[in-house]
Parts: sequence; structure tokens; C-alpha cells
Amino acid sequence: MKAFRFGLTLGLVVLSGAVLAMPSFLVTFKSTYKVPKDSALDKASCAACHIGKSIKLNPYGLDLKKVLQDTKTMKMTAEILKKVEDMDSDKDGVKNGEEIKKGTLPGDPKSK
Ligand SMILES: [Ca+2]
Repeated sequence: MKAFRFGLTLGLVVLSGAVLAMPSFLVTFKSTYKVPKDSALDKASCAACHIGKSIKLNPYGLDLKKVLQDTKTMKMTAEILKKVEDMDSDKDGVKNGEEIKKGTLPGDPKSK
């Protein structure tokens, strides 16, 4: 019974950690980059990495997830963000780093 309770508690802690990860990812993103005010990217907020308001990731979010997994961490850092700057996640011909500088969406090919 004690072991079961421990497992349950651990499960809940892990689950809440995963849900809470997203806003802190956004905080790291905004402190790493000076996103042009009122740009598409500035207005996108969570949608910089997610599809709309869902937990599904867009191509840019998926590339970040892959780096997190390769680095075996759950913590978003400026270093992790910089590792995908030279990629063109949404394949629109503009690199992620350039899109972020311009304020367009690195995970949406219709925005460049
Ligand atoms: Ca784009």
C-alpha cells in the first residue's frame, strides 16, 4: 500500500511537472530573444512552438523537443534554443534564428 501511494504521488508530480514545463519554456524563449513587439511571433505566444492552443508541437517545437531528448534534459535553456537556430524547421527557406529576429513564426511555413 505504501509503495502504491509513493508511485501515485510520483506519477502526479511527474505529470504536473510536464504541464508546468510549457509556460517556463516560453519564459526562457522570451528572455533569450528580443522578439519584435507586436510581431506575429510576439502575438503567437505558446503558438511559437505549439499548434494553436493545443499541446501538439509544430515543426519548430518538434525540433526543440528532439534537442531536449538528445541532451537528456527537460529544462529549456538559451543553449538548447540556439541549437536549432541554424535549422529551417518549417522548411520555408528562412532559418529559425532569422525568423525569430524578424518576428515571424519558425514553425509555420506561411509565416516568413
Ligand atoms: Ca516560417
